[in-house]
Amino acid sequence: MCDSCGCHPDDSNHGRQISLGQDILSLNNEIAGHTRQHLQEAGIFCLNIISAPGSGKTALLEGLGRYGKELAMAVIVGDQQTDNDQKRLQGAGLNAVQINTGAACHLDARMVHGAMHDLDLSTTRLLIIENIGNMVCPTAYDLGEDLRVAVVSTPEGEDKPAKYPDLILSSDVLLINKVDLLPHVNFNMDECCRQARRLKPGLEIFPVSATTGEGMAEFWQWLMGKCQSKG
Ligand SMILES: Nc1nc2c(ncn2[C@@H]2O[C@H](COP(=O)(O)OP(=O)(O)O)[C@@H](O)[C@H]2O)c(=O)[nH]1
Ligand SMILES: [Mg+2]
Repeated sequence: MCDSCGCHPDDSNHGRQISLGQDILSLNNEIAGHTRQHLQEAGIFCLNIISAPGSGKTALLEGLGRYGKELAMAVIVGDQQTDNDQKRLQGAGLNAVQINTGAACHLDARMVHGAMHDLDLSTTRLLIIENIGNMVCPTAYDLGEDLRVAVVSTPEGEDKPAKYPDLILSSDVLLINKVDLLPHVNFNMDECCRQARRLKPGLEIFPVSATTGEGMAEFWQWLMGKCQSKG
């Protein structure tokens, strides 16, 4: 857990820690608002993808690269260390920049704003932020995105929506990845969807596989509808 997170204000009776968390979040929201305005003016649609480590965020983006050519898709990817994901995404033909957060467990709006200046976004219409693998802390940080995408994967088990409600409550769409593994893992798809929609009725859910491409065209079509409705 990182010092700046402020994700456990209720754990402490120390008022100072609570107000520090609130100050950090209100500064973050201010920067995120600035980013959102900048992206709006530039006509860029922005996604923030949040999941546990290994759910397949990078693999899904490698797959989406096939669809997004005309949008000059760009990716800002966060990990504590390494530029492995930047290299994978560039290998898939995407304009990608890596943020290393060191001890921090989430991306914040200031980091993303800084990384945006390292990307040539002049022709970009779709900017995707791959957050640090963590289902809790990133949910508290607005990054200026238009749409938040939660990902869970079948080997993680169907109880993740109930266990990590903030992820579902703060997201606009849920991808259930690795459906190609359904014959090999204990995963109840109906129960996973039920838990997610109990928290957020009407939530869009797409079962997908980054490996086989199943469900990706349906998700892409839905996403393009959202991009276009923003104008
Ligand atoms: N079988 C299967 N494996 C997947 C799928 N998506 C990702 N993986 C694998 O899961 C591991 C973690 O994927 P990665 O994209 O690095 O996850 P991230 O940490 O969320 O970015 C890698 O070994 C991927 O090849 C999928 O749909 N099916
Ligand atoms: Mg990744």
